[in-house]
Amino acid sequence: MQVTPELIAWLDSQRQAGFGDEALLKALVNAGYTEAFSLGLLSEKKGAAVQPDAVRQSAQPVQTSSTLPVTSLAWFGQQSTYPVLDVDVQVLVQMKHPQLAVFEGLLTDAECDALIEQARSRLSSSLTVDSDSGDSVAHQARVSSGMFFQRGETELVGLLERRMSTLLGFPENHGEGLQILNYKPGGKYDPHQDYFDPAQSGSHVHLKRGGQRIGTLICYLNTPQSGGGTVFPDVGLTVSAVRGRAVYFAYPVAHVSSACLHGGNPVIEGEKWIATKWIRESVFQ
Ligand SMILES: O=C(O)CCC(=O)C(=O)O
Repeated sequence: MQVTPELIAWLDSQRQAGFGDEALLKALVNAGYTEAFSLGLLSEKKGAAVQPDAVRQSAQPVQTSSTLPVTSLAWFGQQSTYPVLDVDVQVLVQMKHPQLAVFEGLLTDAECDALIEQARSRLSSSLTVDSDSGDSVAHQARVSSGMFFQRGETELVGLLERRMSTLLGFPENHGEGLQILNYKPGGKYDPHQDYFDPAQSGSHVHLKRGGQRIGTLICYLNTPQSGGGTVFPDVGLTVSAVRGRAVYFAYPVAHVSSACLHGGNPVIEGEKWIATKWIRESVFQ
């Protein structure tokens, strides 16, 4: 393993952003560097000075082969289709920064419909996490209704979860329960980060349940007539909501430099249903 100029610049940018050695060690190990190498790097390169330009250019998370493929874009090679248990999944788009991919075929149309029906009677107004208290509160930034399944709660949910963990290479028990969301016309979710900001006191209660979130998989269960795409403002990308498609993005470092700011554009006509799986760095309970 080599200490490259990019790695040093990344390290410096993360330190400038306020991350301590413990968080950096975790991020390096998650990205595939050995603990011994990471510890050596952190002690050898304490506070290495880099020019602001160099920081800007390399403010992306470490890219390397990883034991947890969810944290690396090493997951997919040149093939456009991958067999995942009982389905073939197409990789429509891959991006390095943010670490993002768009898939098709992870869920069949019939499974999308069945998931909606299993969730429909259990919906309630969506809430957001209050950054100070950690409580779930109503907020005008998020207009939708939703519910959570327990992991493996129904046969279908269990099957979809096995496919998700196989596709992305994370242990199933690192996944939160699947969330189903329903947006009516005007429904939206303003751009936000999915990780829990370690600087906010309200994050601690959530971090206790499996550590930080490191990735999000959003599956579209229907196709709204108009609007409802998922927007990534940092990179000017919108993924259209189309039944059976899914967008995955990873943020191995809980920081804006992951470029994973995202939101649900307002639904203009029709409604929108999604299923979301958040992935934690350790077992979610
Ligand atoms: O509705 C969407 O497309 C995005 C949903 C979202 O950002 C979230 O649930 O965190």
